[in-house]
Amino acid sequence: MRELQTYSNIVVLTGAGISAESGLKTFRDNDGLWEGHRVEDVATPEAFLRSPATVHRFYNMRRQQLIKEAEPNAAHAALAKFEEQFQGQYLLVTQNVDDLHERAGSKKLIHMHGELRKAWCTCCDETFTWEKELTTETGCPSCDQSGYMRPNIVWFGEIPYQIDEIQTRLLECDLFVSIGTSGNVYPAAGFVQFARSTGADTLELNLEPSLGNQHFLVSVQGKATDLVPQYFKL
Ligand code: BV8
Repeated sequence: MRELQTYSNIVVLTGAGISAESGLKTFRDNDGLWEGHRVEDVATPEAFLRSPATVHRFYNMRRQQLIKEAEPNAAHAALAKFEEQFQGQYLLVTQNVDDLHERAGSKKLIHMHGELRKAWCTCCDETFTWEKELTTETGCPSCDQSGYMRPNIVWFGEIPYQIDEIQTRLLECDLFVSIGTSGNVYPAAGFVQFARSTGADTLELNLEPSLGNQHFLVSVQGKATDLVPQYFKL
């Protein structure tokens, strides 16, 4: 690994681990994410079809927790500051649906799995910033139809947002850094191999070695609020 400022094109991927110290549970905490529900049982289109009220409750609860309790932490802040100072090309891709990166000041940001504070009308295809509850009766502010509103979240089995742009940037970068992700979920878990295929250096900062740990040139274990400010300073 070289000094960070010697790279010209950096892509960073974050996962639930970067928001853990802001009090948001990760997906694979041993006590599970929500009342023992497997995420795949509440975060799929089939689950929404089968039991929309349960899925709405799952996201309403998380949205309120994000709004009322969670604040960006030192890792979010360090990435935002680095983005501002770094002279090269930079992109932050997050798997997280929280808005802690934006609130810390990140701008060059893609939410590949959607956003908890956004709602989507599947009737008129409009999306809206959304802070309130969503229910099966919620009316669309644009087309007025009821019963078509869902969280603007990419569920298992759905195609992540801006995946073509992300893959292009991965092939162009000379450094790929993965922070706070277990490497369980694809296509994000395969990004390191995309980046390596064109010779990028690859760095993993995580509490424990991820499932894809062997693909990284350098892998450092530790807490995001310790490691990210340490690595992302110019
Ligand atoms: C796709 C929104 C095709 C939901 C999320 C069978 C049927 C259908 C699909 C599949 C299948 N088998 C496999 C698949 C693909 C599937 C998949 O990967 N499944 C897994 C379970 C095997 N993927 C998909 O379906 C994706 N779509 O494949 O479409 C396609 C693809 C490309 C091009 C064309 C077509 C869509 C997946 C999106 C699912 N939605 N989020 C919601 O949030 O409610 S995923 C969800 O998991 C979150 O976004 C989360 O971020 C993400 C990944 O988890 P992590 O972020 O890694 O979190 P985790 O808890 O696992 O790990 C946290 C890590 O942090 C740990 O390692 C821990 O040690 C560390 N940590 C903890 N504390 C700290 C820390 N590190 C540092 N500091 C700390 N303090």
